[in-house]
Amino acid sequence: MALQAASLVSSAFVVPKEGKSSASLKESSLLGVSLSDHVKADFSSSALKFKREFNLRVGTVRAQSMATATPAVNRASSEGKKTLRQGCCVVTGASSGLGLAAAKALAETGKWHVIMACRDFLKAERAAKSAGIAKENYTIMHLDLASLDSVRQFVDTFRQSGRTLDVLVCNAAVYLPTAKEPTFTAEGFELSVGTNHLGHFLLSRLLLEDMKKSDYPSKRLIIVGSITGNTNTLAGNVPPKANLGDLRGLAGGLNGLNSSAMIDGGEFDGAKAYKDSKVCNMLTMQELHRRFHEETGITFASLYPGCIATTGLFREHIPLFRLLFPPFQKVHHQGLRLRGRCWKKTCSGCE
Ligand code: NDP
Ligand code: PMR
Repeated sequence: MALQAASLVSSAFVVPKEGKSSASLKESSLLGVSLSDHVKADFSSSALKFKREFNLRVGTVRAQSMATATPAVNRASSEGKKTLRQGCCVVTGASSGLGLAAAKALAETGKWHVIMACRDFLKAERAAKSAGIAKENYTIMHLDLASLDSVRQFVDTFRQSGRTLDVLVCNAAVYLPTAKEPTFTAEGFELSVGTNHLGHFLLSRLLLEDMKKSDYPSKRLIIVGSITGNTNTLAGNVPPKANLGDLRGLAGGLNGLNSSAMIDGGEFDGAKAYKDSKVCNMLTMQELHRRFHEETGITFASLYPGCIATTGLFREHIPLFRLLFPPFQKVHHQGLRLRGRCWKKTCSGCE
């Protein structure tokens, strides 16, 4: 269903023709980068705002990205010797939570230059500094996923930087479980689906052209999904359940005026809108993989990071939830582990 959604939405977007190639710039800025030039980021834990669990969660992202994305070996023609170039990875929503931890983990390897694609430049700069990310290993670029114009501008800015894109991590999201009325993106789409799905959909579609040019042996386009969108799991059966219905709300523009603000055309429900957006995220990756993997060599995948109850994602939830959810998740996972019922592959909350 979300696959149809993806094609419905894609027809509404104009994907501009490939920007002018800046290959020479790219190569000159990437060749000759020596790993020994990299200054390891400061691991000082006191500077970190997030807890130990974060780093463990991020291990998932790091493991996935690093396992396959070995830096390409280029031949520096002038010197006639092999050099390793840093990979370039865009992470959306890298100003907090999982995105910040992923940016830090990737940057610390010295093998990646991370483009932190964030809506609040100053917050991102402060976050990068307090996480101790070495400044030569990241660049902050403005991206507000709740505005398709901003997405297009981000892509232009990225192209002007002359970098080659090897990995894109679509991580940013909003969750508005207590909203009584829908709010909207700049173009008038319901905010959760507009930000989490439509913004990332356009970003992925545009940056696909850039990733095609990358010579990395393994290129990845990753989106952060969630178990709460999967109705074949216990977590996915906690009401309200994700359901895209026949997509009538999406087809009508998700604007809450002449159509519903919900994809399935139903009454607005902020928690359901988030879960619907995650279903779209996951199915979009499946469909992109089906359509473009063979042609481009890019691996498209979604991942579930486990439950990280202490991130900013729950900032709009009721105070009681924010108070009880972190200890509940911890005790719950530990209990399962003690009873030997921890599903290790999907549960990362009990380390
Ligand atoms: P956070 O709220 O800490 O991080 C979300 C990030 O998204 C923030 O950096 C935020 O920016 C950014 N963001 C929000 N709206 C926009 C926008 N319009 N444009 C650009 N960036 C935006 O939450 P998490 O780290 O927990 O969430 C990261 C991902 O993990 C999300 O996709 C979430 O759905 C997923 N996830 C999280 C789980 C959890 O248990 N925490 C479980 C399952 C999935 P700003 O800092 O400016 O607010
Ligand atoms: Mg859940 C036993 C499995 C399980 C898991 C893995 C999660 C993950 N949750 C589980 C069970 C339950 N939750 C149960 C039994 C309940 C009580 C009915 C419950 C409740 C609950 C609420 C109210 N859970 C929640 C909420 C949220 O507001 C969170 C949410 O749905 O955000 C979209 C949430 C979550 N539970 C999870 C995870 C990972 C979340 C955050 C999901 C996300 O960020 O995508």
